[in-house]
Amino acid sequence: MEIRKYQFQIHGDERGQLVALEEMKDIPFEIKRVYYMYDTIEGVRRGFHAHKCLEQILICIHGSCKILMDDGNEKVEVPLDKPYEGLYISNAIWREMFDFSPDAVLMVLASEYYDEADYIRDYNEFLKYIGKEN
Ligand code: T46
Repeated sequence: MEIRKYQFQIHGDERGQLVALEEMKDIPFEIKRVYYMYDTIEGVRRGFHAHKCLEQILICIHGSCKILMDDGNEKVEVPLDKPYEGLYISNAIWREMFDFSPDAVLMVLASEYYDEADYIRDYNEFLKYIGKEN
């Protein structure tokens, strides 16, 4: 599975750092939604779903966490711990987020508005969706 990580430009100076993200430039889609999770309880694992259409960029803007990506053939764990690094997750990828540090803030830029009908929350249904059903 190809892991697409984006290294964003840092506009740093003697005052500190600043990262700017523009749709269709730094982010490879039009951004319809931004959400973020924080105060994640220690040991919690979340996600456990895939999306039919949604594309996203995940940025751990503070602290650290890990993302499991599963395309039905391969599972890859990707650490996120840099506020200037984004992980692209396409549709049809099963994802789980875990190992959140207590101070982790995971921000997500999404290509579509929230739509529960776009979620595949059952793993066997996911395999069926991508044509990998045994
Ligand atoms: C994903 C991973 C990385 C909303 O009302 N609007 C939203 O835009 C989102 C994302 C969630 N919600 C509500 C729905 C649930 O009642 O917030 C609650 C928690 O959402 P969920 O259980 O889906 O959160 P995660 O962490 O399992 O998954 C989220 C995204 O939903 C998902 O698209 O790819 O983060």
